[in-house]
This record gives sequence, structure tokens and C-alpha cells, in this order.
Amino acid sequence: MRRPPTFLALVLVGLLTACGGGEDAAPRTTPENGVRLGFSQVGAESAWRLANTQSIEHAATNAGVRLDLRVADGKQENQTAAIRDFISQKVDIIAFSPVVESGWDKVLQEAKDADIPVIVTDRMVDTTDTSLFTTMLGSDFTAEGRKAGEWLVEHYRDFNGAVRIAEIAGTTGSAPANQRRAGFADAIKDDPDLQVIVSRDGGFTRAGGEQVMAGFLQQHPDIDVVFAHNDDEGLGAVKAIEAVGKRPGQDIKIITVDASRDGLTALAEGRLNYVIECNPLLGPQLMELVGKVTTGQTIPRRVVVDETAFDREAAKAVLPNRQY
Ligand code: GYE
Repeated sequence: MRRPPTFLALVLVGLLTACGGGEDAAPRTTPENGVRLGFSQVGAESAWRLANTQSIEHAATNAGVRLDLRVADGKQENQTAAIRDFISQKVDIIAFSPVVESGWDKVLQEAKDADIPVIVTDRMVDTTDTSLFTTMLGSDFTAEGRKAGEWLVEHYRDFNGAVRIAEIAGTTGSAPANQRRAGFADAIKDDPDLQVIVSRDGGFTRAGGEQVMAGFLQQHPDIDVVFAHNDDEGLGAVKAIEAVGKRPGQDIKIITVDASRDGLTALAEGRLNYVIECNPLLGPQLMELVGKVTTGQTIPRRVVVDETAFDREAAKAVLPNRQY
């Protein structure tokens, strides 16, 4: 099991950042009052996102990084404007979690022209020129989708007949929606009984999940399984299923991604069936990368977060210490 970073670890990251402690290159910048980091966040759509924002804020404080945080309300144009503002303010480094994958080349080129390094966190960008960002820190969403599909294949191994799957997808065009869908589809493709009969965008929110699921149930009262791209959508689906007098987790199986406290609680209660972990606590790793990039050290192009998956018993075991 991954452990949360200790206070000591956070202090060490802070010291490293402050001392610039690298063997390699000369410092790129030598800010007197700490590195200035401009961070553009997606929004506040889910428990995952709130935990992610908090983790970044805490880690910045602990590392002595001066954070300018902008929250984009799920709109790409707000993120583009925030990045332009960071450039005009000449921050030392920019990080952002792109709401959708494509459409970033121009603004990233502007950051590059201004000689401001950019770290992509959480969600990947689809750029034609990979020199436009220094590294990508985040989860492997394809692997998460695959874990969901593999559980389903295993769960219905001895079942004969069609299994009707409804997918409540994440934000259209976002990396987690695209890649979770792809990983899931890949994992179930050799089992013709497992059929995705309907898929719709639930916006990664509870209200979105509830609304989409209510619509699905009207059109397809015979759904067997829901694959929701995050816990919030899955918890919204639970409400919609209960509203038509069915039992979530029993009459309709539900798989979700994130493993937030609310998600794991519903899993422990038997209203969700399987939950894939997606870790939002990226703050300490991000500050470590910020420290390294701003002191000219070499960093890997891709940093993947360690993650697991939970069934009911595993959820009960970790819940008392769950941080998000
Ligand atoms: O799964 C969802 C959030 O990008 C990994 O965005 C993130 C996703 C996460 O809204 O809950």
C-alpha cells in the first residue's frame, strides 16, 4: 500500500527546493523569496479535484514555493487566460492540469518563447511538439480503465448470456475519459457477452452521474453493470438507481475510479462493487519536480503515480486512514 508522505519527507522536499541541491546544471533561476509557481487547476467538480487542490496548496507551503493558484471552472479558455497571465507576470514555472487534451500548442509555445518551463500534471496534453512541456506527472488512466474491465471479465467468467454495460464517461475530450474508456474497452474486447450498450458524458460530477443514469434507466431498464469514470458519477448513479426502486451493487453492479472516502464507504456498504484507485495527492511530487526544474536538474519525461484497486474487504481495511 502506498503511504502518505510524512512531514519529514515534505520538509526534505522543501530543503531540496530551497538549496537547489543538484549535481547537474547551474540554477536556472535564483528567486530570493522562493520559486513562483503559477498553477491552473481544472475546477472543483469532484472529491478527487478538491483533494488534489488541497494537496498542491499544502505541499507548496511546506516547500516554500509561492503558489499562484487559478481554478478554471472546467473551461479551457479560463486556463489559457490564466497561463497567459502567468507568462506576463514572469512566474518562474507554470504547472497545469488540462481540462481537455487538445488545443494547447499555441499557449504552450508562448510560455516556451518566454523561457518559462511548464509541468503538466494529472491529465496529459495532446501536443504536436513535446518540447512544449518538461514533464508529465499523473496516473496511468488506461491502466485504470483496464483494471475495471479485468474485474468485470473475472466477475462474469462463469455467467452465460449478455451483460449489458452502461458507461458514465468523464468530461468529453479529457485525458481520463478518453483513456479510461480505451483501457476498459481493451480489457473486455475478447468477451462477446460483455457489451457496452450506452455511453454518455457525466462531467465527472455527482449531479451529472445521477442525471445520465436516470436517462439510461428510462431507455434501458435492463442494465446490468455501470462503469462510471469517477466515484462522484458512480455515487450519482446510486441515487438514480435507488430512485427507480432497484438496489445498486446488487441489481446493478457499479465500478468506479478514484477511491475517495465517499467511494470507498459506498463500496464497504455494498452499493458499489469495485473501485479503482486514482491518487490525487500529487502535491509533494509536484513540488519536488518544481524544485528540480527551477534548479536545472534533469527529470524524467513522465512520472507515474503508484495505484491499486479495492474490493469490499479492502475498502473496509483502508477507510479508517483514508485522507481523501
Ligand atoms: O478521476 C475525477 C476528476 O483528472 C484524474 O478528474 C482526474 C479526474 C478524476 O474530476 O474525479
